[in-house]
Amino acid sequence: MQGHCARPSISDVSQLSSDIQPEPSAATAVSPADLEHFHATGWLLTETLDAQGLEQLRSWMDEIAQWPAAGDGWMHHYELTDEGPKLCRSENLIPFHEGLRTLLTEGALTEVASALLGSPAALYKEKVNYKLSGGAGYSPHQDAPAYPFIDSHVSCMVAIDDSTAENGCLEVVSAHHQSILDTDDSGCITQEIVDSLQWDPVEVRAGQTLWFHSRTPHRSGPNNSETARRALYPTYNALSEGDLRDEYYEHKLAEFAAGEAAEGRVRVSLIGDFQGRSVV
Ligand SMILES: O=C(O)CCC(=O)C(=O)O
Repeated sequence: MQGHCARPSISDVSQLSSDIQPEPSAATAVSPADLEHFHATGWLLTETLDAQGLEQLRSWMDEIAQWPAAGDGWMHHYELTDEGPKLCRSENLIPFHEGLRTLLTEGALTEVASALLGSPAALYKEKVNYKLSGGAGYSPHQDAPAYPFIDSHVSCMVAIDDSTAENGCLEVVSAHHQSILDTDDSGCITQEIVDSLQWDPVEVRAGQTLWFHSRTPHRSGPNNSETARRALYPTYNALSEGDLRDEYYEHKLAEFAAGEAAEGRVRVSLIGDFQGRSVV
């Protein structure tokens, strides 16, 4: 196990709430207006990390990015960019990082997830998408088809760097999280449906968090800037449906061992949403 310090300090306050509460209790982690916004649109932007918390998280991300490629269970994935191979994703991290485990399984993030799920939340999976300069984007998709065993999840993007239109911020479709849309062979939303939907870019400042339902359609472009667009993505499910994190990673490893990525692409997910080029 790697050694680590205290978790980042968190002051989780929704942009939609006018009452600034630096240390919210579980009951006040999100306001009724936030919940209404999330249920109506399928997404919600919150303020999560203060400057000190952000600095701490960035140092953890630097540490994790240095872990060896073949680890004890964590996974690093690499993509080919015009500048050569680069790290694009790390996942299955909390067994090996105490601080990150605390951040993702105790405190404000779990409280917000619980409020949005309407029931105590369990961490289902976690990943970092690095989207380094020149890194690829993600095809339009819903996460739900890539998340077996359970119907309802909520995920979030904790922005480690400012996420902008130039460096490939998420684009979401509001109020389309009720059903699973038709997919193509790669598990992404069919072009006909993509063309019929309204895609809104959501720029997220470092330290803010964009929450989204597992059926909220989303996509993102490549990073056309000179700097990284890193983001931490925990996904939660209702604990009443089980603690399924171990099963998720067992299943994912088995699927990866059995299957192949689409020609020329890196496989980072159980669906073919990532547009990154293979390094081999
Ligand atoms: O990080 C991004 O740009 C998009 C990530 C995403 O949609 C995913 O990992 O499923």
